[in-house]
Amino acid sequence: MTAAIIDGKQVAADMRSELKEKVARLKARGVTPGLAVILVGDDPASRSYVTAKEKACADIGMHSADNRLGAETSEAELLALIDAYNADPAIHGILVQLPLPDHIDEDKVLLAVDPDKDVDGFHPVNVGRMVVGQDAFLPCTPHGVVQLLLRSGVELSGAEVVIVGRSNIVGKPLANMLIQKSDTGNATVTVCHTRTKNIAEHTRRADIVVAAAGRPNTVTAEMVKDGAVVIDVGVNRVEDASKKKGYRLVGDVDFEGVSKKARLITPVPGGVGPMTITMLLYNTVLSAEIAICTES
Ligand code: L34
Repeated sequence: MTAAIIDGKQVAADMRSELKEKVARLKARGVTPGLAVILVGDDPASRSYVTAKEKACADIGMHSADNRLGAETSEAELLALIDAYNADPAIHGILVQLPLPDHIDEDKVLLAVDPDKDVDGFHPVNVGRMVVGQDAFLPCTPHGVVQLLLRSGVELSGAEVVIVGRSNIVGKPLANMLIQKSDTGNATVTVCHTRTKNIAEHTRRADIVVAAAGRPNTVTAEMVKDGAVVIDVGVNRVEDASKKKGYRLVGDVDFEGVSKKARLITPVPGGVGPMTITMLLYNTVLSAEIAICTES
């Protein structure tokens, strides 16, 4: 079998044009959805993601407030900035790009964001609400994965899903979303990680494999069954002297090998990445809609 490509860029573009219409309707009611973007330090990958997020806001008519802080910024300064945005009615979402420098306590920072403006879905209140099936801001990358699957017509109900990776940003929340008793869940989920005895034994029986380990070639052809759906969450920069930038992007999946066996596969770039950004816009628009309702 040769896999068809799930075009994340296209799905993202479709969702962004739906969101653009919502933004126009909100603006007609006097509210422009606003996102505060906070980046601490100068990690080049983080810088490029944050720039892409701000551009995406502008493209659909949203407001964004750009904050690029030096690597030496203190935890207290960062917490004060978050507090100011918590109190700012023009801001409906606050994004603190991760990872943060080592001298800043990430848990403390995520707790400081008002859960009603936590458009990353990382505050423990939102994580808890998600786990018990209440309305919550869903974290952007796993929510993007679910949307890609649904919009590609992949049946989730009863599907065997194997996730490789147990991070707080992707593996853990994705597993939770997919086991929910709802149209966007109802799957049977296994989460593999660095202490799993035999990862291939699990992935080989999966209808859907999600690679989110942060390491190239984590999922190879002999690890997937014929006709599986393979979602690659990895974004790894590998040195490549033949490229202008000196590197190229690869996912966690051996794309060439796996695409000979899978039925559907996401590429890197152009798969999950654009959806992560789109779901951030989605959550911020949702937050602005909720703000209008609670105001009146
Ligand atoms: N707070 N921190 C917070 N929220 C997030 O949702 C993230 N994440 C992850 C890292 N830290 C975060 C992102 O934004 C990963 N991530 C992210 C966002 C966008 C892309 C990749 C990861 C993306 O756009 N990827 C493009 C290629 C980009 C490039 O050329 O460098 C793609 O097509 O995959």
